[in-house]
Amino acid sequence: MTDLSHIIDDARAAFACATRPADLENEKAKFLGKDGVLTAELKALGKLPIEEKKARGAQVNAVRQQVETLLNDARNALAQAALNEKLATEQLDVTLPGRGQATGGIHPVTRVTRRVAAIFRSMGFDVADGPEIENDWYNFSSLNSPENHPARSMQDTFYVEDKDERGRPLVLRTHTSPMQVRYARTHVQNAHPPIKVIAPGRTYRVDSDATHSPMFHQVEGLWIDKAVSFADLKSVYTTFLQRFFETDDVKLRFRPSYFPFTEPSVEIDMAFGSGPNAGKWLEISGAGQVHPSVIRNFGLDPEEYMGFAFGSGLERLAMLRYGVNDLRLFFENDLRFLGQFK
Ligand code: 2NL
Repeated sequence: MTDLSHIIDDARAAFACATRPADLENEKAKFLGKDGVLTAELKALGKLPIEEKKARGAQVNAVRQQVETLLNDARNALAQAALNEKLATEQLDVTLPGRGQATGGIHPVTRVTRRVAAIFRSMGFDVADGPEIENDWYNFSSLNSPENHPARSMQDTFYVEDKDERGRPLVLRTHTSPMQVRYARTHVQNAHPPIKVIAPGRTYRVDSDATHSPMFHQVEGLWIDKAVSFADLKSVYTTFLQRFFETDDVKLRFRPSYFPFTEPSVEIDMAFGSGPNAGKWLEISGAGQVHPSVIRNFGLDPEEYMGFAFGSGLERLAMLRYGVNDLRLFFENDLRFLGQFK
């Protein structure tokens, strides 16, 4: 009887060389497959004399069992090696902090604009938005600014080279009033007074220093009906400031002034500061009763309709709310500044 133990050694060596599961299964076929050496030994049993068959059969089976054990060990070793490799290359440290997403913030002027809009909406005002390039009728003439008024001159106003479709000069709007005139005219055409609207947005003037920027933001308000008086202006504007600054302790001064589009006109000052700074007045808005000529340009009879308008600087409101002392910080877009308003 030939010795079968070399089969075990051969299998051990063959299985040890297999580095991938597919190689191992190929090696397995050489021993345990249809044409494998152990299958051949089993077939050969049939030709043996009956008295040898039993012992030889037991030997072959024992070898086969050992080869199968070697095979299973080799399979497990390959699976373990694959797992180790995976664990080494696909490390996941669940204790790491999240990478996070860099989040932007809302610009302080935008925050203040939204805050102002929400307060006026709650008082029944609509919010209107419109063109920043205007023809001179909407920006000046409709607002009772005469053709030769110095406010129209090159020093104050950015003129655009193009003209509009009716040949009128175009300007970067110097206030948001033109949008209110547009709103009033379409509102009068499609509905009836009251006209109750605010117009926040960008405005432009040739001006640049610590307290003036060539582009700045304004919110204008307009309320027209049969009997909207100066008392309504006082009440609406006081309520607005109380809500805006979150205090009932708002002291206002209405100081006589002049604007071409209102008569009478005022500048509104607000008392700020406490202790040694107490009683410091800061100009916060211009306002007045809308001039009869402007009411007429809305398409209304000034004998029948009246109301007030105001115009406030949004940067000024933002500076007071957030304690910012230089207007230019709003336009430099330094993230160390902007990041404080998230
Ligand atoms: C200022 C002055 C003001 C208005 C704006 C206005 C608008 C229409 C009709 C009449 Cl449609 N007036 N707006 C009125 C008074 C003053 O702003 O110095 N603002 C910063």
